[in-house]
Amino acid sequence: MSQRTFSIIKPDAVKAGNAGAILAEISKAGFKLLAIKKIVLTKAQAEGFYYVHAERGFFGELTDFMSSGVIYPMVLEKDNAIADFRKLMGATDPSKADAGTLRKLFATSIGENAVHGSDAEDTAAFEIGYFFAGYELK
Ligand code: 3AN
Repeated sequence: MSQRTFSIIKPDAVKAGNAGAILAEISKAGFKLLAIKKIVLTKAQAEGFYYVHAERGFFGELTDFMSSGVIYPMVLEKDNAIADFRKLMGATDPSKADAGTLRKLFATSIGENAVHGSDAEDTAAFEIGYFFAGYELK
């Protein structure tokens, strides 16, 4: 059944000039790009997005990084989109990511790992709503 997931091309990948190549891989893997925008988050907006990680030791570093430059938040659609995008993205730590995954190809470290992808239906719904209004998703 067709499903939506949420992804972000993170500041490291944008700065490295890899956004186009990442979008090409996503398209090749069969995802429809339902919506995309270009934005620079404030620190407070990054903290709101990652609130589930607020108690983690890396929260400050993560939210500094995610508000450090342009990102491309996007909504992707395909059958089994959430699980399939996690597979395409690869492990959080790029040194542990499988060959051919986005993080193997484009990430440099566990903190600067090129892409985000929702991990479940409830987080996908929260994350899509954090960046996109209903009228933008058609
Ligand atoms: P994933 O993005 O693979 O779902 P999570 O949800 O465990 O990973 O972590 C969210 C984000 O927090 C990661 N994408 C990464 O940018 C950052 N992160 C996770 N673990 C660390 C860490 N040990 N040090 C720095 N940043 C981290």
